[in-house]
Amino acid sequence: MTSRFSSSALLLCGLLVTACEVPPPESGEVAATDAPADTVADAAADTVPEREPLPPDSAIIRLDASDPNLAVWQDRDISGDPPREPGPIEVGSVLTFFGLPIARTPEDLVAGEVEVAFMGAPVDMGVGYRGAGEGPTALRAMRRSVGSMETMISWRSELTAVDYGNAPIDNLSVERSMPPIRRMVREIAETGAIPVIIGGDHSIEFANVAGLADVYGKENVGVIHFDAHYDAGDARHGHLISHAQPVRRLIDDGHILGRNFIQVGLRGSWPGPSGFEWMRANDMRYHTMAEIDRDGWTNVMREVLDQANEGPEYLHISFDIDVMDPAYTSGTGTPVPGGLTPREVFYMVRGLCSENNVVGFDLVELNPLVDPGYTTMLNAKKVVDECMTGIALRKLGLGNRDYLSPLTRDDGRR
Ligand SMILES: [Mn+2]
Repeated sequence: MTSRFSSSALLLCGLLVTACEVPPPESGEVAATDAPADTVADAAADTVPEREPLPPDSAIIRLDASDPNLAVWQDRDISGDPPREPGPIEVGSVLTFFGLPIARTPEDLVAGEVEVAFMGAPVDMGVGYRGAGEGPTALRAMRRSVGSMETMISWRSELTAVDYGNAPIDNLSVERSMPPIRRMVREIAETGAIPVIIGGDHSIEFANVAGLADVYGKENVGVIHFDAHYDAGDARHGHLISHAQPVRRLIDDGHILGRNFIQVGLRGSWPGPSGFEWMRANDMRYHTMAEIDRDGWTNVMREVLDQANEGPEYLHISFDIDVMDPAYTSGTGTPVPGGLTPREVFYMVRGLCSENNVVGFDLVELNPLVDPGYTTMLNAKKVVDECMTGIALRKLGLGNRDYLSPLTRDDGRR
């Protein structure tokens, strides 16, 4: 390994730009998108070709396709696991999402008749700075209690659910992190289980929904996107995926139809007119906070629930925690004042997940590094909990938005 680095100053140039005679990049941008993300490098070091020097005025530093570690991060190598029968594995006090058993392979999901598989997708760099990637770890560290007195349903008792681990990501490249997340979502969905993906920043919505469309068909998957932002931005400094662009990628690249997409909670300074015109041109539906302020939450919420029921056969919910007001969710990368309250959100998410054939759910943009008091984590955990409760209600034949336990509806004297 050392020999190939020392064989030529040009080789070093490709790895460490400061060691080169190349002038600083004009735009300051460093992109790493040249190599296809599915490529597995040839590990034979003795066949490493001489590397092309970068043009002296190049602003882009390409990937080294000959690096034997080019794709090593994509492995979920289970070859070292002890032999065992397929199925979920109880891991006792080891931290998992909601204290669930783990599963390692699709065979585990099938053998265990798993209905819900949680996975982490710890992508950081779609926001542009560190924090969102810690979301899965922080949620695994939350207390394990589930359910609440509204329904008296403990979804963990009603559903077979597992923690499927984290998707492998390249923490230096959002672009290269998309294919392995998409493959893992597809792997879960192909068994019939519901992937619940904990981010990570919102770039992962692209991989999540594309993976579901791979399995269920692009005409057949609808998306409810809860967010302060519309996340359908066009190219940013040449980048086509970040936490501001997953919706644009899904629709422009044909993974999903615009008419099957509903946005809820938009507010603040972005987008401007062209963004709204783009949504209209693509037949998307959107419900801004301005509409909610005018018509009242209850009316808009009922309309969204009705629209979801009229949509395609399968539904994915993409929940950006910043749809809630920063008073409740300061632990996020791009907070915008004037958002929804937890009580508005919990009821609606439970209703959506109980009334629809939910085949995927993601919760994104948690940043526990800026979450004093764990307020954001408490609310985030509850959002997931409410969706799981909704899915359990549907399984039990109790699925409707207004379901309450007879014990909690009132004191029985009315
Ligand atoms: Mn978002």
